This record gives sequence, C-alpha cells and structure tokens, in this order.
Amino acid sequence: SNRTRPFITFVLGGPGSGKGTQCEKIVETFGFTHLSAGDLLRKEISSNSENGSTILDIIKEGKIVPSEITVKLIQRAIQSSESYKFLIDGFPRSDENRIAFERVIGMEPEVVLFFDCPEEEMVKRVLSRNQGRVDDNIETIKKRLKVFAGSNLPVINYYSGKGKLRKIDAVGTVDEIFEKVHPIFAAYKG
Ligand code: UP5
Ligand code: MG
Repeated sequence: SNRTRPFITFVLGGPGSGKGTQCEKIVETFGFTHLSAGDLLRKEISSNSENGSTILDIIKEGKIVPSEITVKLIQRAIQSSESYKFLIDGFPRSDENRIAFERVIGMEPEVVLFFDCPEEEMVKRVLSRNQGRVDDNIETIKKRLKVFAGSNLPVINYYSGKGKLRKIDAVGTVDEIFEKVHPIFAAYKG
C-alpha cells in the first residue's frame, strides 16, 4: 500500500515529569496515537505473558527492560494501528534502546520532546499519584531518578545534537505547560 510514512515523536522526561499527562492533551488536540512504553510493559505483566514476571522484577527496581522486549511491543502497537502519527512516551530510555528501535523499526523520530522538571517536583508528583503502581514508592523513585540521569540523559543529548530536541520547562500547571507544547505540533499541522 502507499500508506504515509509514520510521523514519530519520542516523549522523554524523568519519572513524574508529566509525559503521560501532556500526551493526552496532544492526542485531544492533534490526533496522535499515544503509545506509553511503560503502559505496554504493565499490560504484559497483567496479561500473564511469558515475560511478565521478568518485567515486573525490573520495574520494581526502576531498571530498564531489555530492548528486545520493549521494541517488540512498540512494533506490534504501531503495526496494529491505523494511525500514522505516534507519540512514543517514555522510550527510548538508553542509547541501547534507541539503537534497537532504529534497527528494528528502521525509522527515526521527527521530533523529541523533553519535559525538563526538577527532581523534587517529580518526586512530589509521583508520590501523590496514588494509582497503585509498584514503582511509586520513595525507594524505587530514587532508583528511577538515577537511571534517568545515567541512561536517558545521553539519549536526550544525542537528539539535541541532531537538532530534534524540543526542551520544555515542565514546571507550572498542566495548561501552562501545554501552551509551550502546542506550537511545536501546530508547526507540523497540514
Ligand atoms: N501531574 C502531571 N502534570 C502536572 C503538573 N503540571 N502539575 C502538577 N501535577 C502534575 O504525571 C505524574 C503525576 O503528576 C500524575 O499524578 C499527574 O496527574 C501529575 P504523569 O503525566 O503520569 O508523568 P509521567 O512523566 O508520565 O510519569 P511516569 O511515572 O509515568 O514516568 P516514568 O518514566 O517513571 O514511568 P513509565 O511508565 O514510563 O516507566 C515505568 C518503568 O517501566 C520504568 O521505570 C522502567 O522500569 C520501565 N520501562 C522500561 O524499562 N522501558 C521503557 O521503554 C519504558 C518503561
Ligand atoms: Mg507515564
């Protein structure tokens, strides 16, 4: 078929920086399909798939699930969707994730959003979320912050070097932050 080449946006930022919240707003306004890598992994756990217990152990430790598992889930979600505009939320979390995506999917993102948020604000948001996530406790949050700084910041720097990074100050109300996100996508509307 002559289906349009997918438009891929990676949505990055630390734990609780507001990735999922802003993705919902982008979906409402610009009609993207939202693929949260964390949600796809949590769905694998709750569906008792063969990798479920491995994934659960890794998420409890705030570590990064092997690329082959995550990329396969993202690939399946892209392929089974009718959409051609995707927000990939919380991925890639490491250079290894990024390279595996490029190899398997054979594409690069058009845009990479980075929600830049101070650690104490992220901790406050995650601890007050109350959705029963196994990783929303202070011990695991500390580990998630370390993994973010050690493994995800290099990915952010990589896309900055390629001129694809759009860094957004993620402090303020949800609507104030979306006001900064809006023009990025309005520029592509056509
Ligand atoms: N909130 C949002 N915006 C706010 C604002 N402006 N002011 C005040 N409050 C605000 O927001 C967090 C909370 O803050 C919510 O209660 C919200 O209402 C409020 P949310 O939008 O959920 O933030 P988000 O950045 O999405 O936070 P999340 O906790 O989902 O980020 P993580 O990156 O930690 O979690 P994710 O689900 O992506 O990954 C979880 C784990 O899965 C990882 O630690 C890892 O172990 C594993 N994983 C992988 O291994 N590989 C992957 O590719 C992806 C995940
Ligand atoms: Mg999220």
